[in-house]
Amino acid sequence: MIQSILSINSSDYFIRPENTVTIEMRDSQEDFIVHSHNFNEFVIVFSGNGLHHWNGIDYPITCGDLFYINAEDCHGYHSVNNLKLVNVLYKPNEFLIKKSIEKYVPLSYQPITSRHWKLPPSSLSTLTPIIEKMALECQKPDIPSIHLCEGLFLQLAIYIYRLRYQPDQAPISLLHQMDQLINCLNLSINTPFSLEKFAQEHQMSARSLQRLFKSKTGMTVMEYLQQLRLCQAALLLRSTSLSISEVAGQCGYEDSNYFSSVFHKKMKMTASAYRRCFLQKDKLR
Ligand code: RM4
Ligand code: NI
Repeated sequence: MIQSILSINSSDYFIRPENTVTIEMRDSQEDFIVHSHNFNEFVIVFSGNGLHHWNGIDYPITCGDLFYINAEDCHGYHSVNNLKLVNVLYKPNEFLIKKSIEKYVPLSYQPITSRHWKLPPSSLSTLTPIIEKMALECQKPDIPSIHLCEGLFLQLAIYIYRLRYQPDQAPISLLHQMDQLINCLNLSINTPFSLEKFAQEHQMSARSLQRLFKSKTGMTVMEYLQQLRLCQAALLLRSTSLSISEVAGQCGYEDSNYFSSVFHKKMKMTASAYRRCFLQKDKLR
């Protein structure tokens, strides 16, 4: 089966071929079909939620998610809900300051695991002034503005480089309650999580945490955790031969019948049908 995907051209977004950086703000990113580009982009999620389909795998996304997308990658968004993000579009090979960007943004050949990061949600507002300056400069066609834009890109990339952490690791400093909660949820995919307990341990009120979380992400804490767990389960079903109850166990579900019913309800097919579907697809490849 030949899959035709949308291919996005730089001339639709960069004001001139000479421009190497441009910003696309998405105050409301709607569902967007799977596509590739002839430029790189990195995506910072500011708020809301959704699923980021990236090279065939769904990633649950919310505030603080950061993806470095290569030109040849295929990606799109679905099941979105008030998703706010910023796309930083760039052509790394055409940069004047080429040598230094390579240190701060992953190179194209780096594996997908080193191209998905998290930013502490409390740090996002510190990036906004640079992004806004870039958004203005990248609309100007003269060479000094193009270079200024590259300078701002480097600043942004370095700030991000300092702040970012891998989804399965703890960030260096957790400044805000929300940072701690998001981090704890990312580390609780395969272990039980209790908001009450978390709130007690961090001397916070569970109700106000829940309210804060909802306002930033558009989901309840448990909805987010369920999405993280189901996407992890889907990945294990298609990429390992673990039994369904082992998958359930590794995704924090002690009761595999309960896991099966949640999976069925959310993914609109049973776990074994899901697995079969991918076995078949892999055979066809
Ligand atoms: C779309 C979507 C795509 C991005 C373009 C520039 O809304 O976010 O991923 O490539 O904008
Ligand atoms: Ni894109």
